[in-house]
Amino acid sequence: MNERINLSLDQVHDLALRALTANGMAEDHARAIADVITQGQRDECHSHGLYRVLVCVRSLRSGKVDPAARPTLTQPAPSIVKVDAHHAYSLLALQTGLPVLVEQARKQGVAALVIRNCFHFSALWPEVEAIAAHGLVGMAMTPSHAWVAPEGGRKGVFGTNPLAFAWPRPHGEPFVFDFATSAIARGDIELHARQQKPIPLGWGLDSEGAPTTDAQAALAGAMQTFGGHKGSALAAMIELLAGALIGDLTSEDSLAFDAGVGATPCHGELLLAFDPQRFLGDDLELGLQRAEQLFASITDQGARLPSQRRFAARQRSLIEGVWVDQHLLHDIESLLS
Ligand code: NDP
Ligand code: PYC
Repeated sequence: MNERINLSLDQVHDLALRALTANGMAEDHARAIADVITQGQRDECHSHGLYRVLVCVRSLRSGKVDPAARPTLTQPAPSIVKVDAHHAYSLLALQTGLPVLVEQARKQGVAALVIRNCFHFSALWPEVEAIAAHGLVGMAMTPSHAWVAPEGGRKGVFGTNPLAFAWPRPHGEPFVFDFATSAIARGDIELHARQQKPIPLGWGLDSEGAPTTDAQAALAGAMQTFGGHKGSALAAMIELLAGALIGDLTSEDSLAFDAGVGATPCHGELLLAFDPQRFLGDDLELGLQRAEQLFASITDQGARLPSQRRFAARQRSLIEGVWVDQHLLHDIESLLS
């Protein structure tokens, strides 16, 4: 029986922070990562919660990641904010660039934040939620490793390439979606493999290119896109916008750079912010009301908005804490010594 242990959010944060700093990560990087891991566990996004401590520590121990590099910011055009992570994790670079992205979106109406040379493991919803918290519309996308076969193919070309979007609402939580352009995040297949559980058809192909329900076989073979050719096209767009356009690695390049180590993927990220005030001017209220009407038309018929599951989990976790697989907890605790 796989037991689960109840932890407070402070305990989750403390465990993540200690595991990272015990393995040589600088305190500010470790805090930025522990913050996001705690948010993932809180919102019951298990593939991007405490599980990622294992992946981050493996990456640190591989020597690929710079555990302490300071991000540097440049602005090649007023609306383009560029932060170089210098081969550290991405989250401190995001913290460095976010205030300038917000400032420029307010000035120009639209602005882009380009993060370069970063190891990137995290869910994107915390990032677009952080943009929406400033009353701006946010988008974010990033490649990963070439694990995903294009529709009709059988070998990995694309990363799991998540795309996230947030729309700020006058009251309550923003409208947010965040999904991999593969059928499922790779982390979820890894969790199925850890728990020796089968995966549904449609998630992956084995090394011969045949559909499989074996998680290990799909990890060794190729993942599938979500929505067939449509996910394939979106994944390609992300390779182009958050790879080629920003002068950083594609998922194929990133996998080659990894050279079989199995570290967190290293590449870039693109975030966009749009200021509704600048787009709409005197029509701001009208635009926001139109959005609210759209959301009501969805929920009034019993359909749910994306992120509703997460927001409900968030409320629950703030009161009850979170439940963590004891094997995972044991594996993380073993990284402390
Ligand atoms: P899911 O398929 O679990 O969810 C995708 C989105 O769809 C979520 O916003 C989810 O909201 C929403 N959703 C799910 N079911 C419904 C429904 N019935 N009606 C309306 N909306 C729904 O996510 P993925 O497996 O695709 O991705 C998981 C995470 O992995 C993402 O956070 C992503 O950023 C991360 N990731 C990160 C990568 C990286 O390189 N850094 C690479 C790949 C993935 P809800 O959460 O409320 O269910
Ligand atoms: O779960 O696909 C994934 C993933 C890749 C990089 C970080 N998460």
